[in-house]
Amino acid sequence: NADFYRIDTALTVPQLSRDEWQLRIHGMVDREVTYRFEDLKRFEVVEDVVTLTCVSNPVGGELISNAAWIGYRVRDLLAEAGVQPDADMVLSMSTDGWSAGTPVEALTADDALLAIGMNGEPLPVEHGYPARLVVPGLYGYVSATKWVVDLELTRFDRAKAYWTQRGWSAHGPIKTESRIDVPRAGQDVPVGPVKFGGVAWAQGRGVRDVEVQIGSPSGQGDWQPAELGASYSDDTWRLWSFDWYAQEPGTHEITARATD
Ligand SMILES: Nc1nc2c(c(=O)[nH]1)N[C@H]1C(S)=C(S)[C@@H](COP(=O)(O)O)O[C@H]1N2
Ligand SMILES: [Mo]
Repeated sequence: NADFYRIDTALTVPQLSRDEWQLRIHGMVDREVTYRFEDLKRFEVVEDVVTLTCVSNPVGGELISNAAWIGYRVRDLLAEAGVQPDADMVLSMSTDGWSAGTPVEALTADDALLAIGMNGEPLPVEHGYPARLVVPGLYGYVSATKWVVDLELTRFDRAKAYWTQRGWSAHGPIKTESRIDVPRAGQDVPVGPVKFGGVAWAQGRGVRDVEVQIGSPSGQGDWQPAELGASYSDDTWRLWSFDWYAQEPGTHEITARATD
C-alpha cells in the first residue's frame, strides 16, 4: 500500500474515525438514508482486484496502481434509498469538500465499491480511511472519492464536481494504455538477450494484445507480439514481457502498444 500512487488536493490528510464517519445518501431518492460505519455490517462483503488510474498519468508514468479492494457494493447501499429513474449522476463528496460526479450506471454496476480495505488491511489514511469509492473503468477524478461522506443523486445537467468546475470533462472513462517498466529509459544494456517488461490496461474491456516495436540506428522494426501474463479480470492491468537480443550498438527506441 505504501507504493500505491497517491493523488489528491488535501494539503493535510483528513483524519476521520470509523465512529465519526457517516455516509448520507440524498437528492433524487425515494427516502434519505444515513449509514454509520457499523450499519455496513449487514451488507455483503466483496473484494475486487481493480487497477486505479489518474487522468494526469503521463505516458509511461506512475499514477496507476493495482490493489485488492474490500468493501460493499454501492448498489446495495443505494437500493435502500431508492434511486429515482431520472437521476443520472451521483455527486460524491469527501469530508474535505472535494467532489466527483459519477454516472449512476457505473456506480450501480456489480463491481463499484465503497471500499474500506486495501490489500488485506484497513484503508490507509492517505487512501481514504475509513471509506472511499472505487469504480472500475473510470479515472479517479470522476469516481474514486476518498474520505467519502455524502452521495447526492442528481443529474449531469444540474451539478458539477470539483474538477468539472475547473474545466475537466464530466465523463472520464480510462483509455487503453501500456507502459514499459524494464529496462528503464536511458539504461545501458549489454550485448545479448534482454527482457522487456511492463503493464497494460483497459479497465472494463480487458487487454487482448500488447505489441512492441524496436527502433534502432538502422531503422524501425516491425510490431511484434509480446507475451501476456494472466488476467485477473478486465478491470486489472496485465503484465507483459518481450524477449529481445541486443546486437546493434547505439540508442534504441522501444515502443509498446496495447489493444483492448
Ligand atoms: N477526497 C478526495 N478524493 C480523491 C481525490 C481528491 O483530491 N480528494 N483525488 C481523486 C483522484 S484525481 C485520483 S486519481 C484518485 C487517487 O486515489 P489514490 O490517491 O488512492 O491513488 O483519488 C481520487 N479521490
Ligand atoms: Mo486523478
